[in-house]
Amino acid sequence: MKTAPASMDRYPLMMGLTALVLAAVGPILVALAGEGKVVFADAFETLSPQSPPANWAMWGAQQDKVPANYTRDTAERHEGQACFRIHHPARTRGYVVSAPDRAIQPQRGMIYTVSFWARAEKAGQALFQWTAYRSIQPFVDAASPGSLPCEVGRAWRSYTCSIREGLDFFAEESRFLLLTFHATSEAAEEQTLWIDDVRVGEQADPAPVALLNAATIPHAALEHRLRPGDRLEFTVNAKDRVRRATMDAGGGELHAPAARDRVRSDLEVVGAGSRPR
Ligand SMILES: [Ca+2]
Repeated sequence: MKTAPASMDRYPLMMGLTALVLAAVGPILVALAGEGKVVFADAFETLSPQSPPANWAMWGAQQDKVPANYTRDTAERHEGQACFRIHHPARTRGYVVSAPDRAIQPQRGMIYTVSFWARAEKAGQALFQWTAYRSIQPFVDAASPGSLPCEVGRAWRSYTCSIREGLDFFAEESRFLLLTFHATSEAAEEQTLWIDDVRVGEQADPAPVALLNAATIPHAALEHRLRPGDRLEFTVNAKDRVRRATMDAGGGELHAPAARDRVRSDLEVVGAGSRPR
């Protein structure tokens, strides 16, 4: 559990996106307007005495939550009268998310598509990310559906990114989605990003995918029955078959870093001459 994402010295890699479209926003926006339900939209046209403007929240390291870095900007915009300026001082660990009270609450069997326009002070790579929480009161982390590195330059450009429930994430686990913007994917770099016309559409998946959510499989808790100590010894007898097992899946994991390498070495010797049947 945590109250806000912490360090971002190294951003997570893009995870599990099934649909990722750059700069081809036209057809998708048409689809959203005709079929999808808009579940989030902000063109930054509403006057805002506060920074960041309504619908957005500073995130990341507490000491880097500087309101002056997240302002509604009337000097720049893609459309209308204003856009959102996101300034990233060198080595800051601050960034911005859509406000938790505007979190998207995804439903099963849906596709969610975010679209936005962006430009930067100089060429670089910004980062859009879906930040997910199981709970927001209190904040409890959930797996992120994915992220989208954005090659940005001085000219406005459109970006879209879609995620499918059941494939990229599970609605019952990632219950609250926040739109997350980093002006740069290089924490040490100073950069300024402007975004405008942020929209998220929700559409029924025409071919729903439902991967098995391992967290929902009922099972008896594994009783390790281990006691504290400075070493772990065990023996694998491959000739003693307890019961039949599938040959299509298998695996194991040891959470004992200090002994892991030695144990793995022993297992390799055992496994070489005794493949299970
Ligand atoms: Ca605007």
